[in-house]
Amino acid sequence: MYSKQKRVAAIHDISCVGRCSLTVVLPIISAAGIDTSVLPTAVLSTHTGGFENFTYRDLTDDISPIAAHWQSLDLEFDALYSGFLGSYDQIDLVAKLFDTFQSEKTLILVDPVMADHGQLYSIYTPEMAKGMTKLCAKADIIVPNLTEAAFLLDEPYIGEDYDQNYIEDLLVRLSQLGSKKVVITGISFDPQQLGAVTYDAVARTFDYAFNERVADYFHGTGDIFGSTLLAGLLNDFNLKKSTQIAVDYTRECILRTVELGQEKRFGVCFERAIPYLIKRLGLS
Ligand code: PXL
Repeated sequence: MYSKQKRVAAIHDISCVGRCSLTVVLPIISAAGIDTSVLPTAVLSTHTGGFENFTYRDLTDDISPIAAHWQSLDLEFDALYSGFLGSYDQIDLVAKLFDTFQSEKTLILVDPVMADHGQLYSIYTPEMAKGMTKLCAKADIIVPNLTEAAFLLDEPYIGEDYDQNYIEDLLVRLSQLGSKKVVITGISFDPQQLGAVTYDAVARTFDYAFNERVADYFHGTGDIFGSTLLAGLLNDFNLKKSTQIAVDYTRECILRTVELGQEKRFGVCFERAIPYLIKRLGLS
């Protein structure tokens, strides 16, 4: 059956080593059959979680000229997907880029990448966390973890001590930032299970997507989750099903990593699980 290939613009950093941001977003969305354009926000020798003395080149000044050239080519995108931003000024520049390239068909997915386990990543400031709410307001879907949710709402991080009512209330309050759909990642109500909870503010529905927890924390799984969620949505799965595929694929990647005994800070062995993803997306 013929269908036009979709195109995404992925706006994230390049961490040269450590498998996160564009080094996982690009291969995962490409493997899902989607034309993936990239707009690098910064170039780092490694990501910031677990490495010292990494290099950092801020690409803020390149964003507007790249966007202007794209505009001159009349490029259209089915989705705009932002993640880790390299500076405070990038928030407004990316918001402007959203305005420029948004059309009826464009899905805007904002992953407010900035923190985990109650702490901001080393490059992020509390002002940036506040500014990120502006970008979330322009999104169709946002995908914070619990720490990012707390920073977005300017309230204390709850840690592990929450229940279903707390999460549903949090989802509703996050949707009030302006995004009609919200997915919170890294949720667990039972120590054996880990997953994500979604909220659709128009339908007023919550959905839960879990799988068996694999012990331990691995770096870069938020980017694996976000790209897989987008890959599912662009392959016409609904939010609930796309979230379940993203939970399951992320777990599959972690399992391969544990099997191979890979060091955690180098990210997960997502490459080995690509055949699983393609199957789940119905593309093989
Ligand atoms: O995976 C999130 C991420 C993206 N980019 C950079 C990071 C991190 C998390 O630490 O450091 C540079």
